[in-house]
Amino acid sequence: MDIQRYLREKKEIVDAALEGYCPDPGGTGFEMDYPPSLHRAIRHSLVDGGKRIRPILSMAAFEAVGGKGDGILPFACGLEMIHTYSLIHDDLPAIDNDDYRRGRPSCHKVFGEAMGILAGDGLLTEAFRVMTTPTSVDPAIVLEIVHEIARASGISGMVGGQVADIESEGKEVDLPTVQYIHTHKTGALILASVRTGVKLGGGNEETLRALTHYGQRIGLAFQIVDDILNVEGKTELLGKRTGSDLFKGKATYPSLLGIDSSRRMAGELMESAIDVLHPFGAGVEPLKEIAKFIILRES
Ligand code: GRG
Repeated sequence: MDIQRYLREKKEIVDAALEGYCPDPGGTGFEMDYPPSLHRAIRHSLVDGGKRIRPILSMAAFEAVGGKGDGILPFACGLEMIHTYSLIHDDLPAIDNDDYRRGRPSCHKVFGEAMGILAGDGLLTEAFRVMTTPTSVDPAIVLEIVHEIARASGISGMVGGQVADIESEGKEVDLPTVQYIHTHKTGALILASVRTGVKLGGGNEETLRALTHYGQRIGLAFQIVDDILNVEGKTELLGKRTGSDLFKGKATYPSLLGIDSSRRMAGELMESAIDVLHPFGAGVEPLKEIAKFIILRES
């Protein structure tokens, strides 16, 4: 299959749905887009940016288990809103102090620090509003999915991993610590994206187990590749500054194992992720190709 085309088409669907959740200040109704400064900051970071890998994974998993229709879209958008909030906050002066994100100045550079904090807060909260807006989906399934996404984003997931990351800066850390950071800071939301698709698509226990294995492996591989790109990647392709991990003394796979071993480990994780999908037929082809894309990506 043509994975680039698949990713492009899915990204277009996600982009259009996100656009629908983001009122354009000066566009439609007054109440909807007030206060305009907040909507401008959110649009700057959310609309048309990034690879949309988390929503695409949720859609690919949903379709792999036989899910039909667009019931996955509010969850796909919610996952992307949570991810975008984390990027906005990650770039703040108090965290990574990055000026550049997704090929444009970071949110706080354009709109100021207070607005960066509030745009992130707004997006995190909006994600849960969007995902819990009543639809025809069984509320018990929505509750289960939202609970899992909250867990993956918060103290036991992304935020916990981010704190461990910050506290490890400039220190000598061991492999289990780096693994904790990566599986929580980045892996947890990626895993939750895959599991959201399976649960909403009606996957059975066996499929959920297999795709959980898949999601755990690609989640860790994604951050290892992110570490490698921070050393070897091109700023113009990544749309963000490179070399910052080394400068800050961050705990990464390349700093601990070197580039070659890190690349080997990411490759092994990708193979393990794909292996577990073999019994499931053609429907899982996009998931296999996404795993390969994660390893080979340049941005
Ligand atoms: C609450 C103040 C406060 C801060 C929290 C939670 C948090 C800040 C940061 C999370 C850490 C983080 C940003 C993890 C994700 C790391 C990562 C791999 C980002 C890049 O993801 P891509 O490549 O980016 O999917 P695009 O731009 O393509 O969406």
